Amino acid sequence: MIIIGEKINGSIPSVGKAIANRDSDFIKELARIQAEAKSDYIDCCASVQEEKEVETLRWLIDCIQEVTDLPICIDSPYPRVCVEAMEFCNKPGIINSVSMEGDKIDVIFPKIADTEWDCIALLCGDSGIPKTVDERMEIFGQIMEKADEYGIDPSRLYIDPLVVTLSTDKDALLTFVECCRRIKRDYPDIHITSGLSNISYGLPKRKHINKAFLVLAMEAGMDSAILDPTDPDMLGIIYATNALLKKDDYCLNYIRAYRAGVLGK
Ligand code: THG
Repeated sequence: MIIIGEKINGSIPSVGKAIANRDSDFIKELARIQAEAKSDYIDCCASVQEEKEVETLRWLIDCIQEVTDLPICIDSPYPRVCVEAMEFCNKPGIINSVSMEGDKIDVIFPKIADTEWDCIALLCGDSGIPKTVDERMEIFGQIMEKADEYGIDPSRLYIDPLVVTLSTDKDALLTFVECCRRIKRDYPDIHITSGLSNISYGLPKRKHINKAFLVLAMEAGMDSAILDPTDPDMLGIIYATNALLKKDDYCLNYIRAYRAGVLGK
């Protein structure tokens, strides 16, 4: 499981405040605890006005790189901002994200083609998140055509099939997992990722829904997630699910994680 630590995101009120006050100690601490909790990448989302975003990302990325060597996942809705922010990173990471909306993919794919950068691709286009599996898979086909055109190997792509809210759409999980199965059937080397929290919007005790979603999505082939790695239950569930899915011989990784103390008490 490839873990993208979600905590440096300006839409979280405490983080937004730290960004506004340029409180570098606060941001560095979030980077440090996520690195310690076994993240593979640190997501970095400024969540400020577009005009301020490049400068804010530069500051955030500098803070992160002062305390960890982990690669950055640049999280911005603006493709040109993503491209500029690549320059601030000491090593290749992940662009979060492209989709078939506007000219996003034609801005980002040529810039990463001859690099070691990976990229998250959302299965949506100009008319928002498609409702059906077939419509999302049509967008997936268009993304893979673009990847082929620009010479980007499927193993460099993280497909985000997109999670909608369960309380308003009872098919939210089923649509997601069916996309996962079809994508993995045709492209076994491609990665599948997602955020965990959209599924539980509007429901009490959201963590339960998020974790059940995580397990079912992993069974369908999701091999990455944007989540809070400092939650010991989250890591416990991931290690346990890997063992159950035959991805952990003799449960050695599960046992090691327990001994390392990352699964909590
Ligand atoms: N797909 C892609 N990128 C994404 C998302 C996605 N980026 C943003 C978002 N969704 C994922 N990131 C977050 C970051 C923080 C929270 C939710 C999603 C969040 N955090 C709370 C906190 O830290 O205080 C609570 C965490 C908790 O208790 O679980 O809400 O879907 N490609």
